Amino acid sequence: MSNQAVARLAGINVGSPAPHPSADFGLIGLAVMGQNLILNGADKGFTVCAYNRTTSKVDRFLDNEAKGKSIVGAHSVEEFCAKLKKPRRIMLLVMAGKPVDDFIDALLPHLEKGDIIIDGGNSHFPDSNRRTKALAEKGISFVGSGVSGGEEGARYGPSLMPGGNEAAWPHIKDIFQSIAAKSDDGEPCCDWVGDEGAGHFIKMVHNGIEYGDMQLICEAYDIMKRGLGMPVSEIAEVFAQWNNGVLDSFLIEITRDVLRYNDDDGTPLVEKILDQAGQKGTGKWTAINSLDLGMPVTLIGEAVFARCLSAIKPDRIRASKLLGGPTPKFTGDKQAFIKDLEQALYASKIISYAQGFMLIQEAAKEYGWKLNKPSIALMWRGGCIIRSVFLKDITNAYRTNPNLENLLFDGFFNKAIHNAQDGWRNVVSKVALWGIPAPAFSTALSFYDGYRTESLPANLLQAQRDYFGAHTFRIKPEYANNNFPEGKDIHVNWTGRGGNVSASTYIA
Ligand code: NBP
Repeated sequence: MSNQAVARLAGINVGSPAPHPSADFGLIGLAVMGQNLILNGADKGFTVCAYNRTTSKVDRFLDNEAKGKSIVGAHSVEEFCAKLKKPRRIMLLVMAGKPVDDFIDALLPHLEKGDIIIDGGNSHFPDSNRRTKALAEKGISFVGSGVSGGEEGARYGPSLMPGGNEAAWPHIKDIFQSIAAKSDDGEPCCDWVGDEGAGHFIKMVHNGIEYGDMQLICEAYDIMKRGLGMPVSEIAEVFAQWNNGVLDSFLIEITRDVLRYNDDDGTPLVEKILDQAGQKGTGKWTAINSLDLGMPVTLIGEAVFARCLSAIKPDRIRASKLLGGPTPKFTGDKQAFIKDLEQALYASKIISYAQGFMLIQEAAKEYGWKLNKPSIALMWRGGCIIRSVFLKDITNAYRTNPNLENLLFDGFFNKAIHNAQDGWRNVVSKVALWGIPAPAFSTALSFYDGYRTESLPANLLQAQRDYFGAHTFRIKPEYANNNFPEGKDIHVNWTGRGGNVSASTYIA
């Protein structure tokens, strides 16, 4: 079937008259993100051409929000492409998945070598790897760009994370950096990320980190509520205070506002919201990818599982009646404990970002991408959901040393995590005694203790594996001898009389 036929089947109108090319870039997809990004582009002085599968939405947009602005419309893919200056720069902001491929198929017959297709949706990065390769073969540059910040970000400055075919970057850089958010130092929160699906990969990790940040905040709220017995209004003021310190961030700020919001009866609305979390899948993608790459991104994993646990509410209701535990009872200095809680949140957040960057580093190795690490943190400084003052320190860390092995080895973060440690340990131990779940705080601390441990009990684990499955093990260099040579895969007959170690064999 021809590309045109496929497009028609998808309901995309492909034919119409050829007009004069006047638009600096084109955008397909007139839902919330697309409309706002077009208005943003027009505000920055670009002429934008708008198109949508359901073309009545083009007319509605032109007659309302776009009226009087440098925005033109098109009613077919052909007309749309004809209205774009060359090389054509086309951004898709449609539902991720098949609609993206359908639009690419519909566009191709109307494009020329050197034209650029940008997918700004939440596509899974393997799809962007595939599209980059397939379009490069046709002489078209594909860019998969993470876009973060929701409706508000799209309208007034999102965080943009473009990756793919780098030949496109000089042609889109000005547009992207003009419409992107600016950091408090005035730098655009957008730079070239790296090859193939790297832009969408970085957006995926951003979303995973967002899951982690949100879970940590929810745990802090629960600890104050159930552990310290604080009313919601008081908890809101703690978040307001934290927003003036190291935790200053969009998510802490909105938490403060959510907690201050009262229903008509004067009580906090948040307490009436059903405690079953939804998810769209990008946190899960991050967790799955970390398992695929063998990276211990434990905090994001726990954040995803915490949502899963919340979702099985009927089971929890039943279990709450059958499974006992302690009743939280706080004694001591409440203000001092709240300070410890702030430190616990800060330290856990450092761990989460360190883990996120470990994943990014491993992905670059595994997929052969050259990634722009200092710019990744910069891109997250403004416009996106995880924006925070904290990201300025991460940007500085990677600018000082772009080859930094681990965020925890940076002087600033090393000192910060040491300073936070006592409070962090106090919180994790207390909540365990109180029976309040804090999976993100706890896993962050376990990771920290595991990561800083030279000898883990994996020696015993290797012995177990060799015992039941002859999976072999290696000997520590200091214990190497003729029986147990260094660097060899060794198997022992563990059931030999008296645990006869001389019955070892090794595989060269
Ligand atoms: P939606 O994700 O709701 O998608 C709506 C758009 O997709 C409309 O233009 C619609 O056309 C088009 N579309 C659909 Br649905 N099925 C199609 C198909 N089979 N063929 C062609 N077009 C199709 O819009 P959104 O919320 O603006 O998000 C756009 C992208 O940006 C998504 O990938 C989203 O994940 C991502 N994103 C969203 C946010 C956010 O806060 N909403 C933030 C960051 C990224 P129609 O009008 O003809 O139905």
